Amino acid sequence: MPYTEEIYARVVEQNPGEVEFHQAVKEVLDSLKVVIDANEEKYRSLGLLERLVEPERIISFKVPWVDDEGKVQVNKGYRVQFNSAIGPYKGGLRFHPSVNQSILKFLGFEQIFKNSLTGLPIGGGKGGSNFDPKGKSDREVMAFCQSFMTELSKYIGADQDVPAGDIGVGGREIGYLYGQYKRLTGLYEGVLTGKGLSYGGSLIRTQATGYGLIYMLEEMVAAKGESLEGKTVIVTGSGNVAIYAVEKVTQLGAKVVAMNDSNGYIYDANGINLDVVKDIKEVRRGRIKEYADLVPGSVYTEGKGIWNIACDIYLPCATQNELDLEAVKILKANGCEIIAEGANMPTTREATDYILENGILFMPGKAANAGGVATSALEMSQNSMRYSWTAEEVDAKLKGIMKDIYAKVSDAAARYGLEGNYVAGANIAGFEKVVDAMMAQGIV
Ligand code: NDP
Ligand code: 2IT
Repeated sequence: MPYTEEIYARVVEQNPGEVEFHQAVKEVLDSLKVVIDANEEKYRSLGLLERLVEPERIISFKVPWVDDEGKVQVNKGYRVQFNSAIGPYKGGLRFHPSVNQSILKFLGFEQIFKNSLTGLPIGGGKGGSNFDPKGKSDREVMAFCQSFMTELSKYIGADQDVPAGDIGVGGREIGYLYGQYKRLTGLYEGVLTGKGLSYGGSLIRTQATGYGLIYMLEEMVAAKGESLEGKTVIVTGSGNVAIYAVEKVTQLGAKVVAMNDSNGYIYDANGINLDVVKDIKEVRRGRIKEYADLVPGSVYTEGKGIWNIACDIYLPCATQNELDLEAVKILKANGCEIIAEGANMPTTREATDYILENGILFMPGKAANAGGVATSALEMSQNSMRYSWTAEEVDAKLKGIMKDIYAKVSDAAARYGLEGNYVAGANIAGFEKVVDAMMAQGIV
């Protein structure tokens, strides 16, 4: 049996029920087969793949806190420290009721390759909790964050593991987490990224994932000899990544006609009014449904199905496996030409295979959404230097990094005769640096 298939079977057997983790590992191993086959003897003798798919450490802990009724609540907290071959563990924290070990392992595993693609010295990690911030008061969120950090603080540090935001973790949560870390350790250090600008945050970090996605999209459109001017775009989700993707793509002349949240979607033929979305989501923490009450001519539809709207470009920016085979068939039938993933693994495997076989240009999340973590690494640099770059400087670096990732991904695909297959290109290019560092450092 080929080494990659053997390792996939081992992962399934040794990690029962962790379906998202299996899915992420399978995609990477399938892409790497061409590379591994050419070096099979060497990699086998080093146990390279066995080591790659096993997290260096998983920390799981209890998070007790008291709600506004005085009732004790208990959540599960985790940090998956997956791979530190090329730098300290780096990756977000997700607070969502669906969070479990499988989801955090898939995210931590993907993060290894994404972080490698940025060209910056950051290893792969992810963490979070099944805590649901929706509907909680600020005091409840603070109480939760303080309890979560009381345990997590034992395992992180500016040169050890540097968490950031993800679903359900934004500026407010990072602030509470940072305050508690500082109180417990007495250290004013860059232990978290996505911090507020008044206490060590980087300009453009808030916008970075969404902006980076659109800088990548510009490269993809340019490769087709086109521009974003006049394109019709759908962006799913309405959180941090979605909002700043809409902002940048609109600035570049495209029209975003639909967005959603977990309850339903809005359609606005005139182009989404982002100020309204920002007010609903960033200020009032409300539901996307409210948009239709505020913007005449727009329509809200309860439930799933945003992909039924025709578009040239579809940018899934909500969550894993939101885009399935049935949906991409509809997108294709309605003329969609490009899909770039703002979210992590939003496209199912069957849908990805269909996309690649049917001529839709596709950029996987680990390349397309790497601008967020790349700018986090720039925040770490600024913290180390005790210095801040201007917005223009950070934005220019972000743009350069996204262009560089596009070049690396298309080059790796071409080197293996897989021109235009950016899934293979991203996995191969991400892997190459990590494997080099792992081999140099011996069996650790
Ligand atoms: P936010 O919490 O800011 O927003 C998440 C959005 O996705 C919300 O609109 C939310 O809707 C929707 N969503 C979340 N879970 C589900 C679900 N199970 N079903 C349907 N909709 C859902 O998160 P981000 O914007 O930060 O993250 C979005 C995606 O981007 C995630 O996959 C994340 O891992 C990825 N990502 C984030 C980066 C970052 O820097 N923040 C960097 C790289 C990737 P609702 O409010 O109804 O839950
Ligand atoms: O998935 C991701 O890359 C993130 N949530 C951002 C991680 C980070 O450390 O900025």
